[in-house]
Amino acid sequence: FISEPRTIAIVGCPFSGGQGRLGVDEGPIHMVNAGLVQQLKGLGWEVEFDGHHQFEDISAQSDPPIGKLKNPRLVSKVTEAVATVVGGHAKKGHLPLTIGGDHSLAMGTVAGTLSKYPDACVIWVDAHADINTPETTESGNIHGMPVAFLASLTNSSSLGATAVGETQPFAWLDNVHLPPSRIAYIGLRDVDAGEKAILREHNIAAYSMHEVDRYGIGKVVEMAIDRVNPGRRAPIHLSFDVDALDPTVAPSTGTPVRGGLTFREGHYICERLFETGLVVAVDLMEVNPSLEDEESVQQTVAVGCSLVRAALGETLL
Ligand code: 4U7
Ligand code: MN
Ligand code: MN
Ligand code: MN
Repeated sequence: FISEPRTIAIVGCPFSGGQGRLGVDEGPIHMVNAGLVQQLKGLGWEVEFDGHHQFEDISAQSDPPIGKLKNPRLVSKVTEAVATVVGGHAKKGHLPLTIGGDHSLAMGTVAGTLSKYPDACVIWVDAHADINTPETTESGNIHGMPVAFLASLTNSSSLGATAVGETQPFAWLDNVHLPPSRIAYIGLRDVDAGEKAILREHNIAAYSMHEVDRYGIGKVVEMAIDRVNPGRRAPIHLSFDVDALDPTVAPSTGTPVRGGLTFREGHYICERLFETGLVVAVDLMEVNPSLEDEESVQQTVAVGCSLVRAALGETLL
């Protein structure tokens, strides 16, 4: 039994270094400006928000690619700091709500959750599997790789050589191990060939849009929970990439893929997970207010806020 935290700690992460499009760092600022703090207070939570996280900057010049990986030192530093902040809130018994920012940040959020709840499982709602390794990635964008690092399918030594005396980026993650049996995906529809091989090899629970069509979202969520959390006792970390939703519902995001979750399917996942009473951390990632027109931005920011409310107890009746 997990005593439900009554305080939410919002961790705003204006960060875009895990991918190439500017603007995703503005996502958390827009969501907080849309009234998220008040909305969560309205659900009965204490809300702690001390401003957006300030990250140490590493210039592009001093952070050349390692192998195919772009901005490796910056992403490593930032996600390590996020792990410390999220882990700190969790250890105080608070529920960390991390607003991105790009999805590389989840290296930090999930590591933070595991530092307090070593048996936690992760429900990853996304159009993408984000499980590329430094070998399989084609883009070199680290927001497509966080799960591979968390699940120790790769480690810092497979990055390739860095300068003598330099700490290897992501070395801090080498002793973080999320077993592949404790990851379940919902919403997949754009999975790279190398990622498909990894999902198969490690028998990872993956419910794509095909399964959502076939079984319906209600059944899919139960199957996902049962696969990663058979006794329904382990803590759940929900990592929600807004691009899991159909682009007609959430247009302002960096890697939209058609054929996604409906507004209700996305919300249903959040509501049902909250109902389990097992949710200990929530991420809402990849809202990019610089993409598409103003109406699309407002729509995407609003849907991001309402997904968060659904995951934190907003009920329909
Ligand atoms: B997101 C991609 F190649 N797989 O690795 C990659 F399709 O956090 C996309 O889910 C990754 O938005 C998308 O670059 C990362 C690509
Ligand atoms: Mn993602
Ligand atoms: Mn995605
Ligand atoms: Mn690891």
